Amino acid sequence: MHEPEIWRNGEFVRHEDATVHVLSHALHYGTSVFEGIRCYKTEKGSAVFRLREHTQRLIDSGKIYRMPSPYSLEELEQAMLDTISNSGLAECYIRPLLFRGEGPMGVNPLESKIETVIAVWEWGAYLGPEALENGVDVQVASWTRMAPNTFPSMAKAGGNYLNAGLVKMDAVLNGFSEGIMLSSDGYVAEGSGENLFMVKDGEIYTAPTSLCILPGITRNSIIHIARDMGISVHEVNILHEALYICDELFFTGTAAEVTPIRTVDHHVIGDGSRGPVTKKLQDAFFDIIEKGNDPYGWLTPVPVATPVG
Ligand code: PPE
Repeated sequence: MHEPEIWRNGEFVRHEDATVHVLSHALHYGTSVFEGIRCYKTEKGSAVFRLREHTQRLIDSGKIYRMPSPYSLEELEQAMLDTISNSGLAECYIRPLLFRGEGPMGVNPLESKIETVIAVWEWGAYLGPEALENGVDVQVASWTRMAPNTFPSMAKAGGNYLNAGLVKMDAVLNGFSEGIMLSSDGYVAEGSGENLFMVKDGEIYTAPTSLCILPGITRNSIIHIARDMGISVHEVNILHEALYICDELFFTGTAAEVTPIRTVDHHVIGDGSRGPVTKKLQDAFFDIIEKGNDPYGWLTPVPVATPVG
């Protein structure tokens, strides 16, 4: 099976030809910004979930790092749809990336060429095949999320994932699926690649973006869905120990979707399985991405998704 072609600076290149020079700025100094987006095979056809919001966040991430996208919002959206169609995949994960390529060595990125690439691949359940139903075991990480005025947390930048990678490696080596980071002042922030929600007495709590979490698009979607169900959602500082005594916990993210958490630091959450509020929100989310019901206008149909083969 051959890998889907990669869109690079306006044209398709074969997967094996999509290489970079070893002196690319991004490789030495982490100067890249990216997105993770999913295209779903809904009952009404293939469609991308919240394409506009993800593309805008990519452009914003680039702007924060003075790495202006060489392509407009509309051009990037079209390029992503083209890359999906060209791949023949009816369902995939989409990874657009802007990075500083060749140019002078040294910290200053301004003279290095800005490259744009888009790759797509099949990506199943992020935290394991059983995770969506049974939940995952997690630990509170010893590495904290960045503090304000260190790295811009609103930018989804490659370099941020050095911190996330430390969290994830520790979790996996300790036998957990994921780590939860606290903020620089000790409040609950998020997972290495997911936002976090807590349920207590029928209400929902999640960290405010001022704690330097990534303002997740799935997080935003779940807040909308929950409020429309009449569930109160509070964006507030959550204490570490509140995690141990809450009723339900779950992660949200493009890759992770809505994944329940069954234990934190070996403390069993609720009855140790997916809780009722989590299930209700998951069902509403899956109704959109599986059935293609789209009350919020979050789906962008992909014109031609031909079967692989
Ligand atoms: N926080 C972090 C740190 C994060 O990386 C993600 C996405 C989220 C929250 C959720 O954001 P959103 O996808 O907009 O709901 N993480 C991406 C990368 C995962 C990876 O391993 O690569 C993703 O889910 O696509």
